[in-house]
Amino acid sequence: MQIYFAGSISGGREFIRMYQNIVNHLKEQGHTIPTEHVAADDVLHIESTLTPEQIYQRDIEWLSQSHAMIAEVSRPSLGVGYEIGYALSLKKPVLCLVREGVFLSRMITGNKDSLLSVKPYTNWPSCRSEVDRFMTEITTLFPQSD
Ligand code: 6K6
Repeated sequence: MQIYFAGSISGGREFIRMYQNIVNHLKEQGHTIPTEHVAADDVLHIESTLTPEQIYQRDIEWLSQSHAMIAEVSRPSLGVGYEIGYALSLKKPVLCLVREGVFLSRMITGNKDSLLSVKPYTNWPSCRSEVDRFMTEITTLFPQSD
């Protein structure tokens, strides 16, 4: 399946190791992650040849083509919040993963859209379990996809 991974860039990179765990795990399962650069240590360098308009247009296109979104939301990020709202408007399933104890925006925790799940985690194994559970759930929605 194609999974759009979202994680904070300008909102702070403290949780980048978890972004890398999530992206690597999904890729190991054979999934395509168009936004895998979000988890790269040198994302600003990788993306430096693109204009803001090119990044926005490309990311919106990838999001529209993806089966679902997985967002790591432990850092407050305007871009990630925007992407979550956009994905829900396109009727995409969205999993938000948040480090236990982080104060999360009520615009996420208060949204009872059936396509949105918000799951706290304490460490990589508990985060991975939530990713695996979500992937199993959406497989029933897209049975023909690899
Ligand atoms: C190069 C120079 C300055 O910034 C860059 C590269 N910027 C971005 N490259 C790719 N994706 C981006 C970039 N900025 C935001 N995004 C998208 O928004 C990603 O898909 C992330 O999920 C999310 C991060 O938003 P912010 O608000 O934390 O930056």
